[in-house]
Amino acid sequence: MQLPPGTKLLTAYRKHWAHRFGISPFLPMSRAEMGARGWDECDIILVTGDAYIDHPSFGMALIGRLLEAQGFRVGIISQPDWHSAEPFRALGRPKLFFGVTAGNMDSMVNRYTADRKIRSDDAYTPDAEANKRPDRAVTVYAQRCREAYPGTAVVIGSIEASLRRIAHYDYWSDTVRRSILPDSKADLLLFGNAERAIVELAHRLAKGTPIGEIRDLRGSAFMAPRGWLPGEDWSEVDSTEVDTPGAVHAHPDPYAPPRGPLSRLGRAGAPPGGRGRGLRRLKQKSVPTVRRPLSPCGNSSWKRAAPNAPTPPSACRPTNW
Ligand code: B12
Repeated sequence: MQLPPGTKLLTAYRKHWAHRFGISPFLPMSRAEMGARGWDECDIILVTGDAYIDHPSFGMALIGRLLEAQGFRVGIISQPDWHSAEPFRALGRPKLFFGVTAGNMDSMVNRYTADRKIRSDDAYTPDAEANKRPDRAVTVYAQRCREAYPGTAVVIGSIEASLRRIAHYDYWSDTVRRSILPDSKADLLLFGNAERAIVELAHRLAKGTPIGEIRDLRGSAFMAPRGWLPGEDWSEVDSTEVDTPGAVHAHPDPYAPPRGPLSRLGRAGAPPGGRGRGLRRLKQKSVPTVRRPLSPCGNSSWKRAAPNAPTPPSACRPTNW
């Protein structure tokens, strides 16, 4: 596979000095396990809503082992009791940052059925025990990390953070919720498959770059003051100009026979521009013209002008934080 120009190979980084401690049989989950490895601190602590299973289908294990391979000392806090900040102090203050994940699934998917009934078991907890994680785990964990060690960088990721990085419909509250960034108060959100972003981030932080200055990481989102732009070749566009609500077209019924007694149904379900009076009218009325890329959040959108430009940041208004 050919990588886009300018992409740094994960093997191209100079290893962090702590690589001399070697590979852990398991990533430490207690001070005693850290001590046994000869560590006095962790560089990075991953907080997860799942049990720690040292297998690559578990995001926190994959990310943890990847960072370890880069030479960092990585500890894991798994399914902490979120009712106080104390369990988040179990491994001490991380030298570089807390990495927070809800786990393999969004915590609301994990905790509730599609009927919004509470699940009686949890596939990612020993003995399938329920109630080992909070609702909206990324937000809760990130806030507790901040409370445990004020001033320490907090980075959020995983499917929960990724899908909630911009204003989004939340099925469980039946509302449109704002980005998870202001609620979690995280310094940075790394969305999607975060391998490249988190490795680059860890090395930059290890070199002493403050996290607030890291604004060009591909696949990252962060809160920015109004009017802030990543560079001169970027422009801000009001999202209300990007698209306009148009007619809602009925989906074509793939099972409707083209002729016969059900043919009227078939016409009603045909795509716009198809046969039938009603649809011709719809087509005339609907003008959903997309002129610009979609908005990263509710109130503005970003036009990518340069190749390899960073992914659009969360440009939501800096609310009260
Ligand atoms: C394999 C899989 C399954 C397998 C699980 C096998 C297993 N034992 O793990 C099976 C078939 C059992 C399954 C079942 C279900 N699944 Co499933 N599954 C997947 C799938 C295809 C891959 C998951 C995976 O292994 N990923 C690999 C890991 C390493 O990736 P990751 O966790 O995303 O981690 C990456 C990033 O999130 C990030 N990251 C992770 N941690 C961290 C931490 C930090 C700090 C940072 C910065 C970044 C970061 O970097 C990681 C590496 O790239 C995903 C879709 C997908 N492509 O992701 C759906 C998916 C996770 N499943 C989903 C669902 C809904 C379910 C079910 C609830 C379906 C159902 N109705 O029953 C069940 C749940 C079962 C249960 N009892 O809980 C949804 C979850 C939706 C959501 N919003 O949470 C997904 C996303 C599919 C979808 N698009 O709908 N699933």
